[in-house]
Amino acid sequence: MTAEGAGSAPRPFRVQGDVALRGDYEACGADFATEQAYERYTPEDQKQWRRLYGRQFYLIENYAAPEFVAGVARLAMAEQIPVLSHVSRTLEAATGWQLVAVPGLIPDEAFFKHLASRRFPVTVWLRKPEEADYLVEPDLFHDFFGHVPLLLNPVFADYLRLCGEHGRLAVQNQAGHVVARLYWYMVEFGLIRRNGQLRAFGSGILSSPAETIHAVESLDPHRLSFDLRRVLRTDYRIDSFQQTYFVIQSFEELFDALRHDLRKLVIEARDAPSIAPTDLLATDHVIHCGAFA
Ligand code: HBI
Ligand code: FE
Repeated sequence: MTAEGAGSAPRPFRVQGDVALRGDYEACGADFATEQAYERYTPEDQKQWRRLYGRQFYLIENYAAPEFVAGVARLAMAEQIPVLSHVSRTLEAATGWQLVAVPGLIPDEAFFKHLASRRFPVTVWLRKPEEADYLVEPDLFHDFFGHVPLLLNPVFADYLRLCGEHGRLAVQNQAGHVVARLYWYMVEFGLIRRNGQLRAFGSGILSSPAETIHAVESLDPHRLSFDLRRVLRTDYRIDSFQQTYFVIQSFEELFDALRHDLRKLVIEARDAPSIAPTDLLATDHVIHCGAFA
């Protein structure tokens, strides 16, 4: 069968705004699942993986939530690019999750559907050395190093599944962007307070050395106590460090927040004016850097 004749799989998801996505979307199924094709990684890719891992590893001890650090240690990924099918077995035993290889960004609906079924989509390609510091698309390092460690934590793992379920529902109600904000602020860029210290658990933070330091130490961004309604209304930027971070006390707090009537809150947030990433509201509880001892 020729490529044109392949027919069954969806083909349109290749351009996001004006960013052309680089993954191979021809080779995946309707749910965007593909093969990791481990043999395609070159010795340079392996070397690049060890470099990316090494520079993040020494930061997380002081900047990441202890649950994240524990997950990184359990995954034993220092020496080589992980084999996704092997890691799936470990995850399955721990929290019932599996990894699915994908070509890169996939549409919200497909993404949320995977999460709702405890499948985490992991991009198969790795950034080049000249892109070590910044990427607009997720790659293997972001998806694996940033996301997989917390999938070993039972409370976070259940929370992420709930996010997926509410995301699916929201997409059907023209409110996918509302749950995408929750995902952004409380999966990609979340902070947690632990023994009087700020720690990061968001994968967008922890897969970037510069954002790790910015999120935890910079005096520039707002850090606000987690408030679900507020998060659901807050727009975000994908092209710079975050200007607002939300801080939780525990993963239980996050999970419990989603068990309430999130459907109603999502619709309310869809119909309310959005809040800009830089805005500060009179009702916000601001956490001041250095003042949380
Ligand atoms: N696809 N592969 C992948 N990884 C993501 O993090 C991702 C995605 N599609 C949509 C998406 N994230 C977000 O924009 C949310 O809307 C969930
Ligand atoms: Fe991510």
